[in-house]
Amino acid sequence: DPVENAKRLAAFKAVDNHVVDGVIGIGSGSTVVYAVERLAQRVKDEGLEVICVPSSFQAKQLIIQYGLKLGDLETNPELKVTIDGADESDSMLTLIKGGGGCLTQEKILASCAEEFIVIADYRKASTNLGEQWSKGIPIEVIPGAYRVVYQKIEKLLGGKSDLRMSGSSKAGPVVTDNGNFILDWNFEGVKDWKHVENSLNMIPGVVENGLFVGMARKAYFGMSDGTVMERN
Ligand code: DER
Repeated sequence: DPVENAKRLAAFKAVDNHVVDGVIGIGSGSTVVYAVERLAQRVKDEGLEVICVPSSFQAKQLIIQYGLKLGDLETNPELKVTIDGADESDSMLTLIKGGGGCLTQEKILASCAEEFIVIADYRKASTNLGEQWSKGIPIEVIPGAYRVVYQKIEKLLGGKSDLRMSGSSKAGPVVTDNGNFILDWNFEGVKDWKHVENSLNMIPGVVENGLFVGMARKAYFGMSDGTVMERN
């Protein structure tokens, strides 16, 4: 499967280039699974000494499943590097994240690391946001406020938002690891993303949004031809 292979290539290259002894932030999603696989391999082969801090229940399960040392931000507040996936990146490494609903803790880990490194397959590498990712920008909201937040966003920035529903597995909306709801905001056009990121978080009821502006140090995109494209 070219997409899975591309994910693995990016993940392995990032772990090989950036992981040293210390505290590592582990992102969420399917690409980061390959990064944890590679990390566990290097611990076993090279005696690497790492403590892994998860960004979600999924990441925590992954760390435990691969027998890696589990840490948390209370005991390990300073991370050497955080490695995480993304839903889309523009040419300036502005990211949309949150497709997996874990954006809040992911952004915290990205902000606590000396280096925030992104790993993704070729479907995520765009020039402008929205070219390949069509599900909008995820916004974590306090459950009771989702409607008023939706209306404020529409008034302030235009565009409609959808409350993310969980589909067949559970009736009702998706509930995040933090007990909140997610709005997916269908933005229109290219914007001043730093301004948008700040504006969204100023709206009462918004917990966090999935725009990561100016946070990524580097991104590794696995390509369908077996190479890895790097963006700084
Ligand atoms: O939700 C997120 O931000 C995750 O990092 C996710 O979007 C990346 O998912 P993937 O690695 O399964 O494509």
